[in-house]
Amino acid sequence: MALADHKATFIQSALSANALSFGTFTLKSGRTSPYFFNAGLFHRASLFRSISLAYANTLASHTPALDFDVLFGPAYKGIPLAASVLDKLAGLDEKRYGDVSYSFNRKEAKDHGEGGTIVGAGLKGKRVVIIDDVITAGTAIREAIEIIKAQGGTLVGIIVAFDRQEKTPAKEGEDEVAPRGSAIGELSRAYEIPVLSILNLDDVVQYLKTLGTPEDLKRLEEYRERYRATD
Ligand code: OMP
Repeated sequence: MALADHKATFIQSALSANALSFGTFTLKSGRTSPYFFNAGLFHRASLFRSISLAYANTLASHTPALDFDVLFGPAYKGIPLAASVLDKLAGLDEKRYGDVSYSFNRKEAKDHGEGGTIVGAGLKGKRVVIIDDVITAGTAIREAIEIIKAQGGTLVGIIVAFDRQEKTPAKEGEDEVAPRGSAIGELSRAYEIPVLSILNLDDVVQYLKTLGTPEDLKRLEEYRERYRATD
């Protein structure tokens, strides 16, 4: 199946910014990956606008099912995303998104001035969507979920730019490459929420089949064979 045009365009933007690169990378989980997606490299205005708009369109395509009060961007990479995507959402539909707020956490609690760990909207009693860059094993997202729970918010959805579609890390005594589900699948089932992404590993493999080098395609297919989750 051919890759949708908006996904191919997004991959091209990511490649041009080196935000999607091929080589040898050690991940937070310890896995050695033949590719890396670095959303922090979307810092140039035109690229940042395009990634923000892609998030906003992905969220908007899931309404009205996904209704929320706050877009929460975990520190640090989620912070500019939450603010910018909220602005893009209001630009798409002011009536629908005009009252939605952004919010983010401080890594270190502030003990003077307004104090606290949350900047922007409070989360108590609010329906919250987490916006983040990448999900691999789900550790970063789980930390954000704990913050939302502690603040009294209700998690209703998660959106990331890139879903690596990887199986969860092996538990003690388990074979690393044995079939297992994904972090996204686990989170989605545990909280009964949608977990959305703009792009995933399958999209990149699909793209490489027509526009990549045979070497990159081979390495990504091997990696996918080893680490792709069952869901
Ligand atoms: P998990 O916490 O394992 O889900 O990994 C997500 C985090 O890994 C991201 O927030 C990034 O800090 C980092 N990461 C990337 O940014 N891009 C990748 O392609 C892979 C990773 C990673 O280390 O797994």
